[in-house]
Amino acid sequence: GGGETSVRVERMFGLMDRFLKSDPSSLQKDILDHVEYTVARSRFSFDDFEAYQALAHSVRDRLIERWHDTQIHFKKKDPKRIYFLSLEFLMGRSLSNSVINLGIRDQYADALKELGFEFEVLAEQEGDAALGNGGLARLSACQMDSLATMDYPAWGYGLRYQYGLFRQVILDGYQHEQPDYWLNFGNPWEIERVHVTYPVKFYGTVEDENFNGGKRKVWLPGEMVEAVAYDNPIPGHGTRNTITLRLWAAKPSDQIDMESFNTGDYINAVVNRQRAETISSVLYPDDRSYQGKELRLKQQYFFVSASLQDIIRRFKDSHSNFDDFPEKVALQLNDTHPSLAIAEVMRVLVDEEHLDWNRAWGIVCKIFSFTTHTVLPEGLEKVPVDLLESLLPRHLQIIYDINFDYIEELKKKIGLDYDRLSRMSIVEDGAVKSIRMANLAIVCSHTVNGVSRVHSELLKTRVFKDFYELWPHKFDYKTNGVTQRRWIVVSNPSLSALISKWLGTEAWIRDVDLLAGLQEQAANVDLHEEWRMVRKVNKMRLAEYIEAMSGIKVSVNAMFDVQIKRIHEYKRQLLNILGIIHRYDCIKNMEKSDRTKVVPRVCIIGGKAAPGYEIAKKIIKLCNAVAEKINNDPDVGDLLKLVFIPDYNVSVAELVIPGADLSQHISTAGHEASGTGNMKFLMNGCLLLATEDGSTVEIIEEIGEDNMEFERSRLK
Ligand code: 8GP
Repeated sequence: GGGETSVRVERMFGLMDRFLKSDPSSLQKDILDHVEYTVARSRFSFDDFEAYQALAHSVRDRLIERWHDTQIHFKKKDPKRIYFLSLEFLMGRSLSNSVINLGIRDQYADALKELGFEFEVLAEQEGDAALGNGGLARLSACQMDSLATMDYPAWGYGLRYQYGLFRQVILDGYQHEQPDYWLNFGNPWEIERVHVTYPVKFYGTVEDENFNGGKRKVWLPGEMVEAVAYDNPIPGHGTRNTITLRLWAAKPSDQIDMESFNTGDYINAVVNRQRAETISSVLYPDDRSYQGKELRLKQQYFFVSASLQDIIRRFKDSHSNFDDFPEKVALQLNDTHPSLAIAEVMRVLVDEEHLDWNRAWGIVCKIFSFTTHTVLPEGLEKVPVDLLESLLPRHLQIIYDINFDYIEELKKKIGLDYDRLSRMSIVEDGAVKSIRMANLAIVCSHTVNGVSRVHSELLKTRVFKDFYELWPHKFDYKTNGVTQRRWIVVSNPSLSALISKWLGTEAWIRDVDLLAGLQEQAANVDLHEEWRMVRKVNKMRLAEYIEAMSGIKVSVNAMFDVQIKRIHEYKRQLLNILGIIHRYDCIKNMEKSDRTKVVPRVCIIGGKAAPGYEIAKKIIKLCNAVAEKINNDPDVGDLLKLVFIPDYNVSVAELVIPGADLSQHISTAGHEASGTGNMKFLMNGCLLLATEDGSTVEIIEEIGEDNMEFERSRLK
């Protein structure tokens, strides 16, 4: 009865504080409790790593509180939700970012000091979550932070890879790849949801079945695996809004294949089941080159299917009519990687919810938007029809049906221009018949998003010209951004303090435009002096790191000239290295007396090459060979050094960017869709050396021509 329930509820409330407290002694108690009961160490004897684990768990508790409140709030309000589907998220570390966003970093630092620990030292214990390759994946991470901060009811969906992006080890100047088994020491930032699981099906056949006097298609799958949710709470800054990054892991399913256990080969039956886990085991390390591998396609469908089951379940909790779906659901496709979602929504609506095709299609056309991150042709996904037919036979039929209707419509609009029709078709009839995922995404999305103005222009005038002419209203762009919370507040605390002091407010941490207020102080010499001190401290930090990593001693009085990003021909690390060779040559050939005029320079290059990208790997070798030569030439000394920083990742970037004087963004114009590193350097007060490409064009407009110098050497 009700009486009994209310006694129970009252008792439960009586037993817990409404919210965990954040005064120093409450924090200390929580940390020590976690040392004892979570990490299972004695509170009288635990090391820095164990202290980090306990600390992280106490932060996690506070995240969970807010996360619960956020869920309850949005469940009640039932707003339209944003679902961001991405195969990659480069989150890096979570500790500092979380406590800063929760507004309790200083409280934690004080609490730890009394216990004999330094917050910064413990923060260094955390490994990176590197579930992504480069720009696209870090952008996803920044977007999650901003969506949370701006109070959006947003969800990120992705894959919980057991092996993140490979670790780069340099041996004899060459890159070697080592596995990143990042979960070895546990992950306090995720919550395993053993009850949030969905079956995901593959292979099999499609049969016709009698239904309501007609026929309908039924997919009889041949394999089933289970998707288990792992939730990563993402706290906003200055708000209680804490959203979810839900990542799926593959587990063997209980519902199928029990037959094999009856054959007597028990051991092999178990081992076979275990194979299901390979689906989410490893991140593909290819930056922008489509491989056409079955496992990759399986990963894509696995994460799309689980996410959509979850999204549709949430919708059905409070709605019964799918015509309301577009009012409640927005699906953002991060590149073409999740574009099977289009066929999957059609399949669920038509085959499982029994909507008629046209009604389902009307819904699909209202819910998807598609962001593209590259113009490189090798990045465009083309799934071989054979592969799709075997793995997802029903989806292939659906894609064919979508294409049939679309081409019929197209013929009415553009006539029988067969060249154009074949270019625009979702199906490519080449030597290998394949599905053009970008075409599928464009046809079915209401918006096709570029990541900077020039990128969007290139999409409209070149890459997707035919589509732009047909549907100009679909094409839009949102120039990329980065979160100042991670790229100033977390990574450059001294600069952060300086900015707040001179602006007289911390409001810029939520509203980046307020940084413009610093302009009023542009000529203030006191500010200049403080700024220089901040830079100096950051350079010292970086110099220590360089020495620890490579044994190379660099002078903090030299100019730190940095290029950090994935190694790619179009990004032109080679041009940078040739420039360094030239500089070396000039110094060598100079009169000794002229050398005093040379600004000493430390050139820093960092980045990973895709394991199969031979030229990129040779560029790394070249860089290390040139470094070897220059750094060991006593004649040149501190005038020039070259350092290749190994295993570039998010936390290395957090260390390098605040210490850079000059950074290079010298892609061949027309190739860098946006670039986001440029923004991170810029907001740390670094000079950019850049080509007019991607978002640099817009940066030029923002900073104004007074703050730049043009070097135009274009061929007329
Ligand atoms: C990158 C672009 O190269 C970069 O210019 C842009 O700033 C960034 O996306 C965010 O929009 N593209 C990728 O990282 C990319 O295409 N990666 C895919 C293959 C994984």
